[in-house]
Amino acid sequence: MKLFIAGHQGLVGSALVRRFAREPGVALVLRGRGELDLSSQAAVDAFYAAERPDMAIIAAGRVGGINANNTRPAEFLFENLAIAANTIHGAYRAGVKRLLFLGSSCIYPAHAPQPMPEESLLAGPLEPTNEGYAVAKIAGLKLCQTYRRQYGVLYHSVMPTNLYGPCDNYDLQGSHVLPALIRKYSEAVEERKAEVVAWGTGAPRREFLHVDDMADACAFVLELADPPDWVNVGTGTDVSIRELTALIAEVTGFRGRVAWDATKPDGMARKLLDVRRLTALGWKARVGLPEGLRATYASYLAEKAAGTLRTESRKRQA
Ligand code: GFB
Repeated sequence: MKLFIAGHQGLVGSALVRRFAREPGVALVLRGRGELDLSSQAAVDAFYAAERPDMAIIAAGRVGGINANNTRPAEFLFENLAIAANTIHGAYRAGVKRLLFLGSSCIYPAHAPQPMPEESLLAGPLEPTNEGYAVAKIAGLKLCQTYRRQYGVLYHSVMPTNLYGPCDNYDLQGSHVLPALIRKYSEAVEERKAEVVAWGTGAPRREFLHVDDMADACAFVLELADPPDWVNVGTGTDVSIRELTALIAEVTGFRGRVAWDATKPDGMARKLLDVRRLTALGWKARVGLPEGLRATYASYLAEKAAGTLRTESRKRQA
């Protein structure tokens, strides 16, 4: 079985490679950023025609934290829309039988009920700080749903909550909160600083899922004969950003104080997924946050020592 993993160099894609590399009978089809431009329809069509994979997982996209999303909405909308359209339509034209598209918990409305059920999709306006990214991910989800309905192909989606783990982006302007704080706290310890600056008020709540759990959830839904069109993937529990700073201070050994930069946005007040659908199907997350943070801090230090730490935003995290 030939499995194409789009975006295999990113946080999720590299976890998918680790997960599927141990699956017997699976041959991975991978293309780096320099080899295949997923925003080019002609390039993607030529790739599919040459490789003819049986299955595809679309984990590619331009990704980033609240600041990157908020300041570059056009790039987030256009690039993710192009990648979704090209990889899904191209797969259909090349006869790919099954495809899994990765969305995001930010597809749900800003004022969705918490925890957010799958049914809250399109029930209200989106959170303004990541509207571009969310619209592109909703389009990808809808492409899968409509292609499945009209053409009979088994294309479906998963909606992960905020992810973290090895191979994350540690660029302080573009990254998500968890890797940003690991780097800030770790550097503060090294430089013997008394203070770390975090963004916003610390009041927003976020749910964090280890990326190895995410890869396992993808493998699980790909085994389902009749999967839901989209299903939430999370842990079912959240913490405030203030609580997260305390956990990261503990893991990194930082004993100073945290200052809150109120000029930076908070984003959604809460973003907790309702995971009952996936739980009922038989999957649940295994890695708890304290354990996941310890492992991620260890990979941060190892990546830093090896010189592979991503500290600058790439044009696209594909
Ligand atoms: O992870 P994050 O950038 O994105 O920020 P979202 C989460 C919260 O952490 C916000 C606060 O309230 C930030 O203000 N925060 C505190 C920080 N200190 C920091 C810091 O040093 N860096 C960062 N980045 N945040 C993203 C979306 O939203 O989540 C994407 O923009 C995507 O579209 C992703 O859905 C999963 O959780 O707010």
